[in-house]
Formats: sequence, C-alpha cells, structure tokens
Amino acid sequence: MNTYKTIVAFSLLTLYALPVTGAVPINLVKNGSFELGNIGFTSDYVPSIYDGGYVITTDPSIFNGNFDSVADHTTGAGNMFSVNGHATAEKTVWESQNIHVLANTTYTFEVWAMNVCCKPSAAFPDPASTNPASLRFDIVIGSEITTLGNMDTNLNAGIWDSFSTNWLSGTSTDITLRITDTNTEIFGNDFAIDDIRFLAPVPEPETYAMFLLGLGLLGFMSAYRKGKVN
Ligand SMILES: [Ca+2]
Ligand SMILES: [Ca+2]
Repeated sequence: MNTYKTIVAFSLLTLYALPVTGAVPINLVKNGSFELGNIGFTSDYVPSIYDGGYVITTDPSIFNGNFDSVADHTTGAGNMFSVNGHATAEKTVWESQNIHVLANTTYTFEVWAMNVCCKPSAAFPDPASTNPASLRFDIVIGSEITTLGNMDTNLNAGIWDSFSTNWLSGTSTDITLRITDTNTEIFGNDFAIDDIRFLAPVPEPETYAMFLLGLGLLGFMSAYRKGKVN
C-alpha cells in the first residue's frame, strides 16, 4: 500500500510539474536582452550620441548627458539598446538575424521600450512634454512586410512599457523582425529597447506523452491494488 501511495503521489507530482517545466518558451531572437553587447542584429542607425545614433549601455545618461539615468528591463543592472531618434523617415532601428519558423505555427512577439528623454535641464525644462518615440513592429519575409503593431513610448522617462502579439506563420519558413521609429523629431524622441522576444510554442507532444504515462501508472497501480485486495 505504501508503494502504491508513493507511485500515485509521484504520478500526480509529475502531472502538476510538467505544465510548469514544459511551458518555458524558447526565445528565437539572438541577444534580444542585449546582455551580449553589440551583436545579433543589424541597424540603419550608427554608434553615436547624435540623432540617428545608438549605443548598448547599462545607463543611457552615460551615452548622452541629457538622457535620464534608468535601469535595463532584464535584470535592472544589464544592457539595453539606447537610441537617439533619426531625423530621416523609415530608418531601421533594429532588425533581427534570420529566424527559421515552422509552417502553420503560432509564435509570440514581445518587446519592452521606454522614453529616456530627459533629465530636467535648461534644454528640457519639462521632460514629460518631449516627443515620445512611435515604434512600429514588422515581420519581414523577402520583400513583403507585415506590421505586427505600433507603440508610443511613455510620455515620462524611465517607464518600461511592453508590446506583445501573436503571429501565425502560414506557409512562411524564414523571417526577420524589424523595429522602426516613425517619429522623425530630433527634440526628444530618445528611447531604449530591451528584451525583444520571438517565442516558439511549447513542445506539447512531449508534455502529452508524459501526461499519458502518468495516467497509465495510475491505472496500473489501481488494477494492481484491486488484485491484491481481492
Ligand atoms: Ca537587458
Ligand atoms: Ca533626440
């Protein structure tokens, strides 16, 4: 009976634990947290403190003295992608490496962004009135561009906001993700991006297999107990 109880308890624990351990999605974006530095993406922006410039930093105020001193989203002490908005329209802020996707599969895109303008100063007496960036999130498949959505950064500096949406791959097999700032103001329009994720679905067949194995164990032990008692 003790063995029976132990196995039933183990099976139940397996059933409860699997949805948790099996539910960790895989991020297909290389260096989406920017913790590896200036790698894994392309950009029309250049390393610079001026308009149309970016830097990977733990604190945007080091990059540009007018920017607010704010922490990254990943850990509060890591890197973020800090940007001084471009004056020319349709410049790519960030574009992922090629991402291979499975056909007819739903993926989840997530990104965090914040306004980093500005420290109160003579130039920016009321930072909350400065222009927030207007970000557009696209999926690029060859020459075809599909917009996933748009997000303005918060009017106030230092507040991380997120954008998240699902995308069905259809017949697509290879994509890139692209972020563009549609605001071309140079006054304000300074922002940071962090934790860009393109999440593959959880591998469900394995979870179901373990679920059925657990049920099988329960059934077997139930039959075993019945036989022993009678
Ligand atoms: Ca980060
Ligand atoms: Ca600016």
